Amino acid sequence: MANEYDADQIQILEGLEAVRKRPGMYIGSISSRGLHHLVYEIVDNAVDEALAGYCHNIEVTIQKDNSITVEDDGRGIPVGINHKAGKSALEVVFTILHAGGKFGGGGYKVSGGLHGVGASVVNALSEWLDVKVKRDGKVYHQRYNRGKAVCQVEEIGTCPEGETGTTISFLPDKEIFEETVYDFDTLENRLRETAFLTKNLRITLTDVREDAPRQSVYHYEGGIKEFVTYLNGSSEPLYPEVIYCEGMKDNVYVEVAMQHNDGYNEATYAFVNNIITPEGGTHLEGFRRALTKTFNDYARANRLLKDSEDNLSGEDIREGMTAIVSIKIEDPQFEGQTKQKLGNSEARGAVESVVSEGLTIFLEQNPSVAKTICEKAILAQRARAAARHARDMTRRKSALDGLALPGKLADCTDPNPENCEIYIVEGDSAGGSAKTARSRATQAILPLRGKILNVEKAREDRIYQNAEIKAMITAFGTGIFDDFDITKLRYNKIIIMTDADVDGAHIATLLLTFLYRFMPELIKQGHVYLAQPPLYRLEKNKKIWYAYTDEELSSILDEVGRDNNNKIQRYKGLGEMDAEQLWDTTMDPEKRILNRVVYNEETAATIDRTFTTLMGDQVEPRREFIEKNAKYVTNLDI
Ligand code: TSJ
Repeated sequence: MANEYDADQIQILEGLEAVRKRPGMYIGSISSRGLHHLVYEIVDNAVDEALAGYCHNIEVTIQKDNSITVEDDGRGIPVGINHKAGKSALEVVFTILHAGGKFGGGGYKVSGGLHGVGASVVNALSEWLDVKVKRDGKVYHQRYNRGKAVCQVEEIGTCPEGETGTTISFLPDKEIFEETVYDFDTLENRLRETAFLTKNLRITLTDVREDAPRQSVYHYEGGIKEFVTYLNGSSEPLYPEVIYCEGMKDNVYVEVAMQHNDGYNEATYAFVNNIITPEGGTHLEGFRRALTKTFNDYARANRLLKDSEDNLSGEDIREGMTAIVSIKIEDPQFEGQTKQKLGNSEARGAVESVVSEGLTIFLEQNPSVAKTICEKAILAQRARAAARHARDMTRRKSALDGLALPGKLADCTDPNPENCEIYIVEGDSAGGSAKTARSRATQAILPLRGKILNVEKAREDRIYQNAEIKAMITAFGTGIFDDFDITKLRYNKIIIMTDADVDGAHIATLLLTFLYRFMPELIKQGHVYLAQPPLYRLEKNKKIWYAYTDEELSSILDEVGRDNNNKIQRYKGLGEMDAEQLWDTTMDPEKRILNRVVYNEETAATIDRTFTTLMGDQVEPRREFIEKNAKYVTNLDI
């Protein structure tokens, strides 16, 4: 018996040692992302208890030393001896890989799903982990160092009969993680999402690292209905109610909430057992099928769509729609390269039938909402036809007339595109200076006026009518979408030059979004750059310095001395520079700083998230987001 126990012990240590040797295999990465993953892993176990109906509150605290405490009011992890393992069930949870959900059985588990690797992995990757369980009027405790129990499960006190719960504290191991400082906003976004997806669960996040503690509470009685309202944010809903369907079929629990706004983008997020599935899968297919069929049936039956007219496409119906599809399933199967696509075929049928049924009833009971949505879809159908036509026209035009270059463009003269670059300049006055300053042979200038159209917020047919966009398409010469042909590119570098302030960053983001959506290859092949104008001009004893960052200004001042002879000008915009200064600081290929826009999954995700995102459609947080993430979009390339 003793021998067997020892053998088990050795196996366990080998298991957790494997986690410490290859942490990336278990939590994806040892960067900030992996660090935050530890919290989700622990919280998900408490969420499972909530889904089972026994837990209503989860409190997460970021402690001063960046250790994390998670406390729930569930039944408390069982502490009795697990006979198979020969030790406390509690210890099994923290020392055996994938032990989560081994007992209790049944129910839908968040943990153990796509990422759920179990509490033992968190334990293995923590300098210390401390557990307290309240059950049967008693308080139990155990502690671990780097996965190894430093004491038995011990009774350390009593608590009022009926008070139950689990409290876990852990300190991520500095030997393992590259980053060990928690970010409130990152945890907040994920915990908020979890609260939206779990009706009647209250999650509290508290940060006590600063003298003034920060606290947020996430509690949504309306669940995913409120999630949709939140995501729609400041955009105008087309009708007041959020459509909601719920039901159970083939052991799949289905919940869907949706609402249209007056925009043109679809934002549907699908979840399986509270885990987001960015690549969709069978549940999303079922949802789309139900939507398309139900609306077409309704539109025909109510003569909103005549017999002679084409069916509405799924895309038409989903224009401007925000939706959450959330299913709970006992044994989710994930497919695809990144294992992020749901494969269970019963999910397709379950979602399709629950949504068809629920939506049909809703439309019958809310004819004015039904009519509003159908009318929007019919408009979308017409706009799509117009856009196809406009796109054909752009194609034919460039084929027939060759180059009808835009009037505002000051083109360069060198016939070899390899040597050429085009500056897209915000504002006529900066455009004028740039035209004077440029090197005519190789530098073309295209000034853009006023606000740049946000292609995420306009229908495709309107995009083609926009003068700025038309000018860029013709100037670049490549065509767009399927017609895109990189060999026709007229400039080797496309350089976006905007003011070095928040508005400038916003305009640059709008331009990048246009390029990313219409000509992604330009970014992928590294042709797109952001110019970097200086922030400061320093004059002293007839000599001039330019500084591009605050740090640079400071180091120049250190060098020349901080005294009264310094004349410092802070540039508020490109317009404050004359042609010569603009050339010296931002356009002279010998001296300028260019930031190449890099395309990678991160960029793509950033751009997608910036506009279509789980942050909701609120302008202010969005702008903040752009500023914060500007660093992801570019890297330095002098
Ligand atoms: F991840 C974890 F294990 F560390 C953890 C588990 C962390 C946190 C914050 C909470 C939990 C947790 C586990 N909360 N509640 C539970 N519940 C159970 O483990 C449990 C309790 C009773 C029964 C039963 O059948 O009586 C079954 C289970 C799974």
